[in-house]
Amino acid sequence: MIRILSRKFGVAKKAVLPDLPYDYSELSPVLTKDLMETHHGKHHKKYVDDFNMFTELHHNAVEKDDHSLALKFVDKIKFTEGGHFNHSFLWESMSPVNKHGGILPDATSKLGKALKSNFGTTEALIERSQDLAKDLQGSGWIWMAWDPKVKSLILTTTKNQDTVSQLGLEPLLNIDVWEHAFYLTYLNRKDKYMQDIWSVVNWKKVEERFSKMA
Ligand code: MN3
Repeated sequence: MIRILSRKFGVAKKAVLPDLPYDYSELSPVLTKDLMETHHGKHHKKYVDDFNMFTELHHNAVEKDDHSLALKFVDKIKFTEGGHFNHSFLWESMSPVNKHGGILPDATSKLGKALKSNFGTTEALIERSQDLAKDLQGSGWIWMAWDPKVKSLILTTTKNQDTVSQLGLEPLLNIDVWEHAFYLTYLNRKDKYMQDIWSVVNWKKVEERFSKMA
């Protein structure tokens, strides 16, 4: 898509840092105002800025038929585009506690039934996510996703800024387990963060995403 736009208009379409669907302070005390400001305004912004820079460098190299040079930017584009997508998806996956954050889907709903048949209980799902976070070395993400091949929910991890769509899965919910996502509030207590984060999960959004799955 970007290539097509580049050819047509001469420049690649720029990625834009999205606004948060809530104020910086609204996910507190789980995620404090300072943490959210840094995470969104500095970390996510850098992925956006770097993605725009690398796509432009890539585009310019392709225009000069210098594919040797262009290839140097491919991994950087993948990393920064993943960072941009993963964070944009994350902000929508959370909601303040007083705005239905953490409220589980109804057990009789399509998602409620799928959660039960795939994980048993939500407690089991949360525990499994905590185990995955503990086992994840370095930086990455926890995902609940839909596997269209076997038509079931799956809980999994990706490294760095990889995304589950690269694995043929449809993302439904993500949790950032990079240190920058919790360190300002939780220091090294990743386990505590992995408990508390579920109280700001926007299940309404997850349900909306799941409703589009076959
Ligand atoms: Mn992050």
